[in-house]
Amino acid sequence: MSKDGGCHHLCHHLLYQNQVVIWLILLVVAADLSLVLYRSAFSNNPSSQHFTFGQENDSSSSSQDGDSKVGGDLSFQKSTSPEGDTSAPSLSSSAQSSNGNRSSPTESVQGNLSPQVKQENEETKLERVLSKAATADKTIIFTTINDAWITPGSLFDLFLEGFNIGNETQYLLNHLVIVAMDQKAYSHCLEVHHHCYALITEGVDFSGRANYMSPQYMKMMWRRLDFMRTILELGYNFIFTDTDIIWFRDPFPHFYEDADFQIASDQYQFTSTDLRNRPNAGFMYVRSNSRTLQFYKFWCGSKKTYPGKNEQDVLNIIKFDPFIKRIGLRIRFLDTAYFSGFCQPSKDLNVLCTMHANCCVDVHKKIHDLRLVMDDWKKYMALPSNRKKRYSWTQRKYCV
Ligand SMILES: *[C@@H]1O[C@H](CO)[C@@H](O)[C@H](O)[C@H]1NC(C)=O
Ligand SMILES: *[C@@H]1O[C@H](CO)[C@@H](O)[C@H](O)[C@H]1NC(C)=O
Ligand SMILES: CC(=O)N[C@H]1CO[C@H](CO)[C@@H](O)[C@@H]1O
Repeated sequence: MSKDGGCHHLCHHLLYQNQVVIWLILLVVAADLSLVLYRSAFSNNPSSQHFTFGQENDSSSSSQDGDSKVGGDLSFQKSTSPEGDTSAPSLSSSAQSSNGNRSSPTESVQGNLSPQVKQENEETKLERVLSKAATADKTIIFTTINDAWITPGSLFDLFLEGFNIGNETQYLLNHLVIVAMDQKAYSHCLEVHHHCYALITEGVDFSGRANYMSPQYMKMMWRRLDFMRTILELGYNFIFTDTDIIWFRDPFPHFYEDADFQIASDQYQFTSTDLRNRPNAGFMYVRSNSRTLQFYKFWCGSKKTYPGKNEQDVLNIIKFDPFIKRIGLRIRFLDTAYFSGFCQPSKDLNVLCTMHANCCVDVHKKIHDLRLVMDDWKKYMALPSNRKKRYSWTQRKYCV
């Protein structure tokens, strides 16, 4: 533009000098600025990382509470910090922050949000817990607990202890997500475990002991099934395990490579693909893919078709439905030699993976007899290998 402008040579030269000065100043300012930004980025990063770990360690180490308030404050700080997780402001709190009192601030924040936003927040919370717990191939293990299951000496205590006495099962705890169905159970989880998620349903109190097949029990089972569907939708595979199952060995080597949906059996009477086997919905391994997504939608939807039945009984009916064949779902029933229960106990401790206190309704009976099983296991593990071969179970006392 200046080429065709009317300015004289001198005027042009002065202008040019001025421009150079301005450019120099700008350059210096820019350099300063980038330095400041660079340094702040690097001084902030470790702190935000530290925060995340701190939170995790909080939950495992915080024995009583007292500093619960700190946890809550921190999560708010985090959510407003510019380079924190961009995905979800304000939702970081209740899923992971330490314990006790954090839920009230979150809920008051969420109270103003639309149901849709709330649900998105829940999913982001869940996703965060899942991603921390998942194996490299995006698999998590999960169980559900509620207030009634966490008293000292409870099934939940036995369940956790199992991972420590099993053969090389301890690492599985890194992949175990405890899903708490009420606030108290959630707080308890944070005291004893790394990966906790609060599945709290608005307007429903799942804290009490729900008797087998009571309406409350049914509701819980169906809610749980719906939750499994959510996990699959988020792209995670899962092993679901009831809390009255003790894990003695790593189950992964015993799963089928070519199956979408693998489930334990009450009685394993036929081959693994034979639909006549009776499923036990207390233990299953499900891969996330289009077939299992369709299947879970169908299964959850069948609640209405068969009112008054729990999800396991409904499964036992719909397993024959042509729909399953149509979508090509590959189902396998797991052999009770490996995945056993009181209904049909494994005869061989040398191969057993899990023992389920099924076919036994009363909680105290379950606890008592699972203890016997665990004592047996400890004795078995202490034997020299040449004497392990012939070891068998002590007679159970209360569960048939
Ligand atoms: C949370 O704090 C409030 C007051 O700050 C208190 O009234 C409430 O009982 C606390 N809740 C829990 C679960 O500690
Ligand atoms: C425990 O696991 C190790 C490693 O997989 C194996 O060598 C050993 O035989 C197992 N012990 C029992 C009692 O299963
Ligand atoms: C940052 C930090 O302190 N991380 C620790 C959290 O706790 C685990 C064990 O519980 C340690 O291995 C981490 O180093």
